[in-house]
Amino acid sequence: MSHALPTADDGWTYYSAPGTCALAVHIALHEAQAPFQLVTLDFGAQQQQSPDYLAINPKGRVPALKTPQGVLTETPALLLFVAQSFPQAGLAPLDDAFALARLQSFNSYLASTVHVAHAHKRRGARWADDAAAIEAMKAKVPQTMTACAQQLESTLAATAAQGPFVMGAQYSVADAYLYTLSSWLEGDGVDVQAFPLLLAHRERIGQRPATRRALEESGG
Ligand SMILES: N[C@@H](CCC(=O)N[C@@H](CS)C(=O)NCC(=O)O)C(=O)O
Repeated sequence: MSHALPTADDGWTYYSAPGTCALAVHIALHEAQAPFQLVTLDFGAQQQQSPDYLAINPKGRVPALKTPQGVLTETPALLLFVAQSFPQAGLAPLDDAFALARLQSFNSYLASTVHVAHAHKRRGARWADDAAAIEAMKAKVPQTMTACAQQLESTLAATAAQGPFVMGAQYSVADAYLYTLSSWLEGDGVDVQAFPLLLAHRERIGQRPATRRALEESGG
């Protein structure tokens, strides 16, 4: 792993879209004070499916981070890459294998379970063609996302004695990711008042300058 700090000359370009999971890495980039250019895609115009963007990320999704070494995709990978590229920002417990695995476990749960449960609301066509099946998946979202919120609340409760962040006392990239996905809960039909730790976490992370800057730049 190289510890040479990326500079503006290294030419990182970050591809995002408003109101998406791409907010998480955008926040992390600002927490790290990373130099990067932002490209905001217009999903309304299906820009994620344009030939130009598919040449960058053939998956047709955001986020994507273009670096001189190549393009990286998948939020947990990008979050760790940012944390490792800017170790002085302290965005992950890089020298503690167990703690780092806990952070990766948390981020993997967000990516593979929470995000996928959320996607059943608007992106059911990924999994079924039958209109009734798509409606049935949509109807299930409040239940599955409530179960996810319960799991996340329990995780925060387990570390609450050490501090208010996912990893306890220390802010990490997991907080940026949790903030991003927990902002979807109301829209997914979850009664957020039942999850006071999640609400307090969202409030706290939402006030950080890096979060506010990313929200302003990305348009939500
Ligand atoms: N597993 C990917 C998921 C990326 C993803 O699905 N992004 C959504 C936005 S939240 C997207 O680009 N959707 C565009 C589309 O479905 O056309 C990750 O965690 O980065």
